[in-house]
This record gives sequence, structure tokens and C-alpha cells, in this order.
Amino acid sequence: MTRVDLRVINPNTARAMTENIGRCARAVAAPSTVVTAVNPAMGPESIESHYDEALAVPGLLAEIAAGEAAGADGYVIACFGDPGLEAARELASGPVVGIAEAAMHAATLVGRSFSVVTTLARTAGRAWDLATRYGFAGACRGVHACDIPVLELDDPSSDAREVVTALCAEAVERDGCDSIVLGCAGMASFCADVSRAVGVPVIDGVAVATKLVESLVSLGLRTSTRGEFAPPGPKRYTGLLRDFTV
Ligand code: 2AL
Repeated sequence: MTRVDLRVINPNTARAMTENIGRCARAVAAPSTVVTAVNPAMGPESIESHYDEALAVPGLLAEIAAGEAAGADGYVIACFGDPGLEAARELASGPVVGIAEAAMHAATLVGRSFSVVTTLARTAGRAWDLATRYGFAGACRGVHACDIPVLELDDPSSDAREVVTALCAEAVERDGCDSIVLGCAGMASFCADVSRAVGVPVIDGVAVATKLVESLVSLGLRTSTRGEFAPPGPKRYTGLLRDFTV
């Protein structure tokens, strides 16, 4: 088996959430895969708006650069907005997979349709945009918000697991979808419980993206550098971004 040095990047700065995501990735990774879960040193503590997402990207790219310096084989971007995915592909020598793209692709391999259960209602537009971008708008039957902020998902004293489970069951009933896609990396540890409760496949993008990156590395497949995803050219970056000069 190929030894794979896999970096799972939680693009927000919530360390406890990063640890949780790392545990979920390790639970599915092959014994020959070494999962390192990291988060940026700067940026928002959770990503729940376009503003959060934009400001999470520089720290995420710094983590890709650090992974490259350490010889990482591939990366998972563990936030459901797939922030900075294309930019990360330009920097990384190995494959980079976002959890939304991974989950949506998997959903269409196990059924015709899926619904997404996300955090705040304001994140639903992003989920729809991604379904369209990846070619799955026709397969996506609904995007439902549980109205629980990202960091509350990780709080053991909250009833988030029960609320998310109930909403997933309601989505299956209402949308008639073949599967459920969990719309936040903070829901990864709910996957087994929700699966047992709803009776259709429940897809956690952290797990799927981990297995996809592992597979791509084993197959020797990496991002094409022929055109669009070639490393960015040398350019002066100034001010707070001066260290991002390549
Ligand atoms: C997310 C996620 O996966 N991580 C984060 O900070 N926000 N997604 C979401 N729908 O809120």
C-alpha cells in the first residue's frame, strides 16, 4: 500500500473542531495513510458568511504552503464552502479535494438525488452555487438549514446532534431524496448516528474527501499543471500579504 501523507485542513481557527475533523478522517483512512489535521494560525473562528470565507483563504493557503514544505502528498479542504479550492490546487503538487465536491460526487454515485443539511440559512446560497458549479444542481433536491452556528455543533452540551438528525429525516420525507449530504465539517462525527436514523445513505464530505485524496495519490494522479492550475507566476504582494509572494 502506498504511504500517503495527507493533510486535512480545517480552514477556520477552531482547534477543537480541527481535532474532531482529524479523528473522523483517521477513522476511514488506510493504515498506510498518515492524517495530519491542521488549521490556519489566522482567520475567522468559523466560516458562516462570504466575508468569513474570503478572509479564511489566506490562512488556508499558508497551510498549503507549509504542507508543501513538509512534503505532503495531498490535501482535504474541510469546510463545506470549499474555500480557496482552486487557489490551493495551483500551489499544491498533490491532489486537493474539497468536502462539498467530494460529498456531492459521492451522493450521485449512490443515488439520483440528494439534499444538503447545512448550518445557518445564509450558507444555503453557497451550497446551491457549489451544486451548480459541480454540475449537480439537477440532483440537489433541497438545502435545509438547522440554524445552529458552526461552533455550537462541537459543543457537547448542545442538542445539535438530535436537531441535525431530525432535520435530515424531515429532508428525506419532504424532498424524496435518495441521500443526505452533511453541509458542515462540524457535522462529520454525526454521520453514523444520522445514518442509523434516516434510512438513506448519509454522506460526510470529510470521510469521502479523505478516501478520494488517498485514492488519487495511490493512483499517481495529481492536479494538471498544463494551464489553469499551473503554479502562480512571481508577483509582488504588499502590505499584510507580503509573505504570500511566490
Ligand atoms: C462550515 C464548515 O464546514 N466549516 C465552517 O467553519 N463552516 N460550513 C457551514 N455550512 O457553515
